Amino acid sequence: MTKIVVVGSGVVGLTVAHELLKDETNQVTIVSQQFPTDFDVSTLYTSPNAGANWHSFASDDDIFTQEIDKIGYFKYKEIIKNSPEADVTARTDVHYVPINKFNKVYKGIKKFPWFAYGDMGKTVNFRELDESEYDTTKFAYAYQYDGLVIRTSYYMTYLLNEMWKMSGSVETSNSRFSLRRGTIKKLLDAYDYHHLGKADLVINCTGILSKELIDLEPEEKEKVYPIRGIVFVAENTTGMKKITAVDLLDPQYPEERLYFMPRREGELIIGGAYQVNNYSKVVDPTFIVRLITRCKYYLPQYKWDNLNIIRTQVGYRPFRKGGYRIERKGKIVHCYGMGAAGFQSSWGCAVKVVDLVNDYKNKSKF
Ligand SMILES: Cc1cc2nc3c(=O)[nH]c(=O)nc-3n(C[C@H](O)[C@H](O)[C@H](O)COP(=O)(O)OP(=O)(O)OC[C@H]3O[C@@H](n4cnc5c(N)ncnc54)[C@H](O)[C@@H]3O)c2cc1C
Ligand SMILES: *[C@@H]1O[C@H](CO)[C@@H](O)[C@H](O)[C@H]1NC(C)=O
Ligand SMILES: *[C@@H]1O[C@H](CO)[C@@H](O)[C@H](O)[C@H]1NC(C)=O
Ligand SMILES: *[C@@H]1O[C@H](CO)[C@@H](O)[C@H](O)[C@H]1NC(C)=O
Ligand SMILES: CC(=O)N[C@H]1CO[C@H](CO)[C@@H](O)[C@@H]1O
Repeated sequence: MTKIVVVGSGVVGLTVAHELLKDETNQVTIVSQQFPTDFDVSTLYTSPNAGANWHSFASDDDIFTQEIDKIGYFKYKEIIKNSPEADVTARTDVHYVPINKFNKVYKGIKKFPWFAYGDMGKTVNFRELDESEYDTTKFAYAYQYDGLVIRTSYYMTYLLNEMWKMSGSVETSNSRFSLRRGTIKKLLDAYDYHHLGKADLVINCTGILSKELIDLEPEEKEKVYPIRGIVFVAENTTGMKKITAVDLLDPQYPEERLYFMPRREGELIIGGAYQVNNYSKVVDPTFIVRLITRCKYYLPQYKWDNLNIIRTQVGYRPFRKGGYRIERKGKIVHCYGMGAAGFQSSWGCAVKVVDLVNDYKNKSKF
């Protein structure tokens, strides 16, 4: 048996632990400061504060990330079909490009994501909208595909429940799975947190808080930085049914975004912000005013008056200069830096971690 400690209970740590537990020779403890079922989640715990949808950001030549996101798309589609309790819902995802962005940023050339083409284009039913389907005085072009929305904290609770099912839900002395609340000061201490003795391997899925670990390599610490996001959770009385993004360009507020995710239970996520290196918890009260003004201007077909906003969520997308780090260094496997894409990339990243763990097990003859 292989004893593995996963540090972190965000979507990345949970998905990695889930995939490791499928192998009956693995025994997994998740150690984490915070868990998805916590009532009061600090804003430095990113996953519960996300939207979340699938819209791969991989560039045309980034095959590595495309492959990771592709795995996620198929996995979520399977979950939608077989596990309604996971709270992942199929939704059309529509994307509008305003004329000013088209001219100033895209230089008058229509830009579509990598998944618009080939087999993936067919899989997601990608299509450019006809001019009759949008307001041509505001938008240069638009496209849509078969997307999905994840109710983040519920989905993460589902992952936990699946793990109890796989390992046996009653914690016995030889259960393959356990949760421990704790703050790891340095990753070397994490080996002592396994519920069955000294761990063989530690998986580092700590997200943005990793910067506080004592034993992280200084050059790695430099690379991790947050991009702050803000979303409002409103009662969906607008009539909106599709996941919707307006590819906003407001030169006066370059870090503001405009997107919507109608969740299954009648919540509407309204975003957003993209503020590099901002750790503030403060939400500027004039932000929502600008947001609603933009809603009314770009999407007047929906009802924006008297919108009931239930909650404001602030999160810090854990970015890393150089992109995702998924690699093994001795007895530590790193898996972090998923930035704005932790949900869509989680399944693909977990596949890579399992490969690294198996490679280690083969080499050390477990
Ligand atoms: C507003 C917003 C919208 C987003 N929308 C989307 C979207 O639509 N689609 C998408 O794919 N992604 C989206 N993201 C990005 C996504 O949320 C992140 O990429 C993802 O949540 C990162 O997950 P994580 O597991 O790496 O980190 P986290 O969720 O931050 O988890 C880190 C975990 O590690 C624990 N931890 C950290 N340090 C220690 C320590 N020393 N000891 C013990 N425990 C520790 C924490 O308690 C926590 O449990 C969005 C993000 C934001 C903020
Ligand atoms: C653990 O991961 C974080 C990023 O999540 C990274 O900054 C840090 O260097 C890693 N820790 C160690 C000890 O390598
Ligand atoms: C972070 O955002 C807040 C609120 O919008 C703003 O007041 C502050 O100036 C920003 N800080 C940085 C470092 O950008
Ligand atoms: C580990 O060894 C097994 C059996 O020899 C093999 O099937 C598998 O591909 C190996 N895995 C890795 C990741 O090397
Ligand atoms: C897509 C969606 O969830 N729409 C819902 C928006 O909210 C109203 C009122 O709660 C629901 O009736 C819709 O189904």
